[in-house]
Amino acid sequence: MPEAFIGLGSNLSGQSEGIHHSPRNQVNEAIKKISQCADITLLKTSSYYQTPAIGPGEQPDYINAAIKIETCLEAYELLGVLQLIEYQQGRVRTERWGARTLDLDILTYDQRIEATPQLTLPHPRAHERAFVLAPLADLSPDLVIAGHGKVINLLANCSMQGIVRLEN
Ligand code: A4P
Ligand code: MG
Repeated sequence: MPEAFIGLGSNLSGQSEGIHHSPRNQVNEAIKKISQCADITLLKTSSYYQTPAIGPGEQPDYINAAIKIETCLEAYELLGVLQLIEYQQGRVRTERWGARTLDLDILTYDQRIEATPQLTLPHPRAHERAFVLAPLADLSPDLVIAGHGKVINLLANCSMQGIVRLEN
C-alpha cells in the first residue's frame, strides 16, 4: 500500500465545535482526525517543534510536526481529505504563507513525482526547510526526497536557528 509523509503546521489558535484550540491542539486534533479516517493508517508521529514563521510580516511561531501514513487513497484523494480537515479546523486562505490555524501538506507520496498547480510531489519546498526536515528525520532519516536526496543529509545543510524540539 502507498506510504506518505504529511507535514503539519499551525500558528493561530482557532475554534472548532465551540472549543478553543491552541496551535498545539490544532496539530493534535488534525492527527486524530487523520487517524480516524477509514482509508488511512497512521504509522508514526514525529516530535513537535516550535519554529519561527517563514512568511510576510510579524507572525507567531509555528508548531510543526510530521506523520507517516499508509493509505489506499490516491494522492489527489488524500489531498482532498487533508483540505477538508483544514477547512473543518477553520482554515481561511488569505495571503500566501500567511498565518493559519492549520496547514497540511503532502511531503511525499511513495516516490511519486507530480507537478500540477493542485498537487506538486514531492512538496516543492520540503527539501530546504528545517521545520519540515527535522520532524521527517524523526520518522525516517533515510527517506529520499525525489530529486534532492536523503532527509538526514538535507537537514545537515539547513539552519536550525530558532527551532526548538518540544517535550511530548
Ligand atoms: N498544493 C500543491 N502541492 C501540494 C502538496 N504537496 N501538499 C496546492 C498540499 N498542497 C499542495 O496551498 C496552496 C495550494 O497548494 C493548495 O491549493 C494545494 O492544492 P495552501 O495550503 O492553500 O497555501 P499555503 O500553504 O500558504 O501555500 P504554500 O505555497 O503551500 O505554502 P507552504 O510552502 O506550505 O508554506 N513557517 C513555519 N515556521 N512553519 C510552517 O509550517 N508554513 C508555510 C506555508 C509558510 N511558513 C511556515 C510554515
Ligand atoms: Mg500548504
